[in-house]
Amino acid sequence: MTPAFEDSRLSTIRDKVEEGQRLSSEDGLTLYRTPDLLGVGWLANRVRERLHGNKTYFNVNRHINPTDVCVASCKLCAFGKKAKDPTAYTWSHEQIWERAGHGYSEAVTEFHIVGGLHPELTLDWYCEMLRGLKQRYPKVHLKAFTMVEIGYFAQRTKLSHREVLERLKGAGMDSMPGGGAEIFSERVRRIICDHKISGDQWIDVARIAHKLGIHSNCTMLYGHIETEADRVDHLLKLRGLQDETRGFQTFIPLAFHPDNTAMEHVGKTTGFNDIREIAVSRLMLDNIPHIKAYWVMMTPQIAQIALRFGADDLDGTVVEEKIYRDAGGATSGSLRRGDLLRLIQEAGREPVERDTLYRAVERKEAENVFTVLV
Ligand code: V47
Repeated sequence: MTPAFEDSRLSTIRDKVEEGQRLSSEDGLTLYRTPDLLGVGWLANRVRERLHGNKTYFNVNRHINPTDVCVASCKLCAFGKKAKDPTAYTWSHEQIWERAGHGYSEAVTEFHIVGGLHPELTLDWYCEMLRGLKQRYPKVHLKAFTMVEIGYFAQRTKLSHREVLERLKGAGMDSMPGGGAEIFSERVRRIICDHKISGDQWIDVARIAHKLGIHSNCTMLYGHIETEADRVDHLLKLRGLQDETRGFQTFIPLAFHPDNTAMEHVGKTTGFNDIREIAVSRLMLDNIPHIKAYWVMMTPQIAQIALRFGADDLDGTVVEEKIYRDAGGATSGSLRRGDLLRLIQEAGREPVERDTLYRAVERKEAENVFTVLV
């Protein structure tokens, strides 16, 4: 049954959604500007249920951030440090390999590996790190390096993006996370992350990765100095690349956390806008299969509500999160598998444990082993 929308413009968008028609940038602006959050959420939920029914995905993963030393000084970031900063850290290979095994007794299926742009660690060092992880944890999927890190490795080694990606893939990189995209508007990028590759370069690296058969995720950082038009433009650029490559698996909207950054004055996003962001992205990104409500960023409470506003994935157990913690994230860095199950079930959804490529994982709890169902 269709609700009576408070905002009549949503009725026109509803007709498009029902007919499976693509939404325009103008529709995107309407979705961002209408106060009718329930209307937008209803539409997004319709698409979400058409794609995934009641299923809600989660995984058992562990984040690994090998170093926080970073040559970039992005205003948006509270994580990166200069090498001479006494609080900066860089783990050795042995520390990384050993730490990867820490955490819950639950067997992880994914390591999510990202770090700062370190001026001295070589591409060979990263390849060795991946080989060592694969050797020790052969069943664990390595989701590693943002497009920004690939850009930096290419700059330092003078290799092409393709060559860097091929080497990392050869060493064990299975897929890539979606970070570092921030917002593609060059005007905004110059202010919040002027040391990073441009938005066009981010898209180019993703295109090459996808063409090499490396799947990735994609993100958008919102809630700082960008406009609604910048957000729509960002979503349409991702949608455009996805039409070409089909390489994106999941979109993750990331709310800006201002604490300890050079943009503290900006303030935090609100629950209303966090929920809206999930819903708008579900509606605009008609060709990206999954929308993730990343509980670390949204809080488990809001992420749970997002499961009825367009999201079909909660991310994972995470275990040790640093990027949001450094930026004042209030959420603890880890959830147990049982916590994720409860959040999903209480929202009336059916939990499905997945691996990184969204294949269902069957688990024998007592034996602490898992099988990926293909
Ligand atoms: O790349 C950095 C962003 C990203 C801040 O692909 C900040 O499955 C908010 O990309 N406030 C890291 N955001 C997180 C990320 C991610 C998380 C979960 C899953 C996946 C995935 C990817 O966070 C960074 C940057 O875009 N970020 N600083 C900040 N102060």
